[in-house]
Amino acid sequence: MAYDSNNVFAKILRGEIPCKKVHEDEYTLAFHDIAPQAPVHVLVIPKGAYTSMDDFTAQASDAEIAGLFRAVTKVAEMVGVKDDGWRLLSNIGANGGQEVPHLHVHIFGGRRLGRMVP
Ligand code: DGP
Repeated sequence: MAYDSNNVFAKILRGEIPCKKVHEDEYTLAFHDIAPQAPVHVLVIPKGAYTSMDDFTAQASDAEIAGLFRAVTKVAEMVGVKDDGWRLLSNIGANGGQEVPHLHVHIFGGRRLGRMVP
C-alpha cells in the first residue's frame, strides 16, 4: 500500500496538528494517545514515511529500525511503566485493525492489563 502523506500522524510529524509529546529523537516521535485505553497509553512512530511494520522492516535502514525499538524502551522507562511491566502492540493492516496508516506502536501500562484475545 502506498504511503498516504495526509494521514494524521504525518500531520503531527509536520507540526500541522498538536500532540502531547513524550519524547523525540532523530528517528522517532512519541506522544500520548488521544483516546487512552490504559492509564499509560503512548504511541511511538518513526519519522520516516512508513505505513506499517511490513514496509518498515522491508525498507527502513538498520539505524531507523534500531532507533524505533530503542526509543520504545526508553519511552516505557520515561512514562514510568518499565518496572511493573507493560505491553507493546502494533496493529497492521485491515485484519490487524490499523486505523492510522503510519507505522505506530502502542505502549500500554499503568495497571494489570487483560489477556490479549484475537
Ligand atoms: P490503530 O488502530 O493502531 O491504528 O490506532 C490508532 C490510534 O491512534 C488510536 O489509539 C487513536 C490514536 N489517534 C488517532 N488520531 C489521533 C490524533 O490525532 N492524536 C493522537 N494523539 N492520537 C490519535
